[in-house]
Amino acid sequence: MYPKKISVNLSLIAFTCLHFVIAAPSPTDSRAEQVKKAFKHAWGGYASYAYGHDELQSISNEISDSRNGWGASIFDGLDTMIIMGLEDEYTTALKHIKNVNWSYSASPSKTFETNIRYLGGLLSAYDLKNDPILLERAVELADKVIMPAFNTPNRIPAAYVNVQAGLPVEGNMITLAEFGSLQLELVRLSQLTDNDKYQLAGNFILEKISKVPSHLPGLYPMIWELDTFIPKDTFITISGGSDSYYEYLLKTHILMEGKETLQLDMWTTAVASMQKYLRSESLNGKVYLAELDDDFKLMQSGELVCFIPGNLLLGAAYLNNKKMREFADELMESCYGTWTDSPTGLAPETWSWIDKTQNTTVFPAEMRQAVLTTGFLAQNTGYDLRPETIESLFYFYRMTGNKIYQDRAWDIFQAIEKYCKTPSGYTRISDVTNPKAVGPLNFEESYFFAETLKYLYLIFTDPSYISLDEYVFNTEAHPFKLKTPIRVQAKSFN
Ligand code: DMJ
Repeated sequence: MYPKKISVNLSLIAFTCLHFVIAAPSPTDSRAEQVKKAFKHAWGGYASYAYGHDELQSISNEISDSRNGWGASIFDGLDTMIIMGLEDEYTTALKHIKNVNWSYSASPSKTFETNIRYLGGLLSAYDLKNDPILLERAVELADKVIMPAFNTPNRIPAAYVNVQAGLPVEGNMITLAEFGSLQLELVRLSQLTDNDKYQLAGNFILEKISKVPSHLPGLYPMIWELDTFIPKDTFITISGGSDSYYEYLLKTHILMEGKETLQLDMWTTAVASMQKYLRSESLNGKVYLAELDDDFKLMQSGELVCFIPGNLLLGAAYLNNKKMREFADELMESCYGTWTDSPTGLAPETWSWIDKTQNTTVFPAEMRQAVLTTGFLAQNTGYDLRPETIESLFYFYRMTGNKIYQDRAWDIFQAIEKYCKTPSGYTRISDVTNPKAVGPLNFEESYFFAETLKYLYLIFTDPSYISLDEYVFNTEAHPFKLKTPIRVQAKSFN
């Protein structure tokens, strides 16, 4: 626990917290250089056509402001620039960051997104570079935009904040991920400012969740009612809307130096239930995580779930748990299979399959045909430049030392280069099943800079660089420095 201190002298903290400034290595693997080149290509397009806006529409070269209009790509890309050693880009970005007005946004701030992208980006860049302005801006942002979300009768944060008024926006439905994945950023902010108010607010939510009964231990429905704080639905998923809640239980425990056991208990309980209730073996022998609605098992999953093999492996290494490692392995294989079994080498956004206990004859011909080939059927055929499988490959490479995971990441990178590249960046596409017409959709998400390119780069650099023994990554791939290192990375790499 950190002593309470309401007024903080930021320059003093910046000085006393000064640990070290990261220096980008000279990559020996030319694949890292290729990824860096991709970042520079995309950044060049964003800088030419959309600098200071949230995203670039990477075909029409128009701007987009879907995340408060504060320049989400800059905040998300900042630590990747530091990691890649892009000093000029970083210096220019810092000028923008100094001048953003947190008190104005054309539309309400989404608490979850502002937290993972803006606050997470600032804290991580501060951890890597120690520029005091980064922590100053993080504190202002948290106080003006994130903490006001907690001004609700039961101190459960609202999904949106009116930043002009500094007040939560009324609205009673909220997702598990929206209120359940603020902890990592708030804990790190408390550690860096020596002010425990952020961490207390975040961890209070977890205590509240732990008291809500769930008939499947550790698993909770996605939609909740804010004022009563009870689940409003019966739909259980590890995908979007719930995903980072589970991810953060383990990571917050690690960031807090293992001092709080509640998060770890909640995480191990949830993982045991994933194995028991959501694990599904397809007719082709692949293992996926299904979803549940009213206890009815739905054989559908998607790329968003593919962060879970990496998260499970992190927990397995941390706890030295063989069964968990095997679970992580089988999910890693099935996630990666959705890329290799796709004609473009890019995974679809979502897919379905037939469980080995199901009767195939009741399924449409298209689905039965899929059983004879890949074993899964793409539902949403888009690819949104997402990072999740790459993220898991990064964890697998760093924790097993097996270079096969580098090769897999390289194949994915090449498919992105082939099908998503535009003259000014990279774009989401609508059909990964049709190599002749992938349907470019004119949008480049800020997480492409934060996550996709960062994980790809780090897979090909020296494994001791941003080691998983020393950093924990937030859900937007922003690494936070651990006060106490852990031992999870492989001892040898071959
Ligand atoms: C990111 O914004 C975060 O990882 C979030 O938790 C869910 N996924 C997107 C990228 O796909």
